Amino acid sequence: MQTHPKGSHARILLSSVFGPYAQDDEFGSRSINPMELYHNQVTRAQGSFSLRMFHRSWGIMMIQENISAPCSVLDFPTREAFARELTTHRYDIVGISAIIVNVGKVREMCRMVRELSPDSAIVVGGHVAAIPGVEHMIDADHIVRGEGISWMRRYLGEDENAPIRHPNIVSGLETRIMGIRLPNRKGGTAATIIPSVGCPMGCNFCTTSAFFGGKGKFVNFYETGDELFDLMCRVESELKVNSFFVMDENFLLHRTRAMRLLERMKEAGKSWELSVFASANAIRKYTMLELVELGISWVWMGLESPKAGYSKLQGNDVRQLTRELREHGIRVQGSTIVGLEHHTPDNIVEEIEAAIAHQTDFHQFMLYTPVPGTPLYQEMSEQGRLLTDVDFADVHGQYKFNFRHAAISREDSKRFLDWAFWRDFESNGPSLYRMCQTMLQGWRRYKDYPDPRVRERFEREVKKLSSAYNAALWVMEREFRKVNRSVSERIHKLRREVEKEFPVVARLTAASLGPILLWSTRREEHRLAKGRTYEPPTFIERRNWVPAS
Ligand code: B12
Ligand code: SF4
Repeated sequence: MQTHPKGSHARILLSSVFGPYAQDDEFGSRSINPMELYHNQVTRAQGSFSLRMFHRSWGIMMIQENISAPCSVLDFPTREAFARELTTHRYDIVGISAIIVNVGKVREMCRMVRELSPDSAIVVGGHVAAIPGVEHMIDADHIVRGEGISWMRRYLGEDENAPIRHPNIVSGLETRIMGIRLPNRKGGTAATIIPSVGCPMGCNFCTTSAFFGGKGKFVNFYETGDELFDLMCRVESELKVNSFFVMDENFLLHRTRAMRLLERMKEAGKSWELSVFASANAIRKYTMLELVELGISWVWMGLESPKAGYSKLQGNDVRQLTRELREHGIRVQGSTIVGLEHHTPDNIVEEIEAAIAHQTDFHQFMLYTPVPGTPLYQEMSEQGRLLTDVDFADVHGQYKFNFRHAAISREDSKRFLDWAFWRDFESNGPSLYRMCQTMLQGWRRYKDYPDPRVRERFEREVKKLSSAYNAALWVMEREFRKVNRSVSERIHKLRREVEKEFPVVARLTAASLGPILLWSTRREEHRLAKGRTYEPPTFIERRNWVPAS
């Protein structure tokens, strides 16, 4: 690759794809595919109890922080905002970040750059680059597969091996639940930390693993527990947080790094909370006390199907593990794949029921999906099983199959997926209620724990449970009578237990805040029924900025 003639003096625009997102349009937006993590793929059947929030585009934030060229990040623009940015500033390089579903928007953005800023070089990166033949679908000068920081540094003639500087990232924005938008208080939301990209396990369907090198490979930004600790201290003091969303496919797999982090946390008396992704096998490398002392408060874990090549015993183990984690105050987000090769219309209901019986706090369901760039895609393509007329905008695992399944039709794939979400909600109740259950269990177990860091963490959590969350329980108990009476009774029981622990404050808040929350919940339900959707705000952030001469 040739470096850009202006090197580090080149003026760069890095943009995510344009919105609005939660609507059907010709560029590939889909109402089923809003720019929201939970409402898109986890709590989408939970109505007004769905957890709604946005997450920034961290890939381009990371690139911007790690180059010395003048650089703007434009996140969640409208088409008009993107056009305005191109015409009001003179950019030498326009970088567009996208995933596969958004290839139609990338095509349109490249067209706009050629028209409005014809001297700019166009660089496209992110998972969209994995589409075979993408260079014929979009008009770009460079298509970057894999890690983008080192690529951009090389392109600008900078040192690609310089240490990684981590931007300050607030993990979630504009959080909303039960019709109430939570205030954006400094330190009120976790900070995102990205220790690595990719995963060495190389599961055949896994797009993040494949994109960063596949089996045996991944890119580590922070190798040691010491480096991570120093980074977290800096972010703690700058963002005033004590809670971190650790965006690493493998955080607990690297035991040496995690245990060193724990040592440093203990020495410095850090009472941090960590939300992590981890497989059951990785979690089993730790005792519950190690996890709790490390501040693990939320894990996102794949749940094995009892018949997908795993022994029944192991399936039962994971159920036991989920129960244990929750008993220790660790919220569990399960992830289940619907439409595996062995699924049939006769066994799939039983399989989904088995997943739901794990009773996780949150549950993500995804269709088994061959995604371009993965070994599974290659395999399906060789077998001639890929459906060639499916728009890439619909290849994301939340709609219908993009391949011919041996036993389940495309239409039925959607029916089973939608049913899984509904069934989990109906039989386990709103995720907010389940989280309250986990919090109470954690508090009861650890409120007198000898390590003050641990006590402090559970005290912080339980403050919410004894106040606003108890009012929410009061509302959920009422509203759920219409859905499932026995779950409503379980919520009632939990509320009584919370009120036993905190007799004054819990009752007072339920009585005062409860009716307001009930009103806002019903208003939200009404709005959703009328088709209300939510969109993230547009961000523009400039670094090393000098106005164009
Ligand atoms: C945060 C996140 C989101 C956020 C929003 C992010 C955003 N603002 O766009 C939310 C929750 C809203 C979201 C939504 C969806 N997401 Co998402 N998301 C993620 C997640 C968890 C983290 C992304 C991240 O920041 N990673 C860390 C950064 C550093 O890595 P990165 O983004 O890949 O960037 C690196 C390189 O790709 C490259 N790069 C990126 N951009 C650019 C640009 C240039 C110019 C260059 C040179 C390089 C470059 O350099 C970066 C540094 O190395 C990933 C999973 C993952 N582990 O990455 C999934 C992931 C990206 N999402 C995915 C999917 C499928 C979706 C959804 C379709 C959900 C669904 N239905 O399944 C929706 C789509 C929403 C929409 N309308 O567009 C898939 C993408 C699959 C694919 N191959 O395209 C992923 C990989 C998850 C998965 N394993 O399936 N997502
Ligand atoms: S363990 Fe998870 S992140 Fe790693 S390759 Fe498998 S599915 Fe991907």
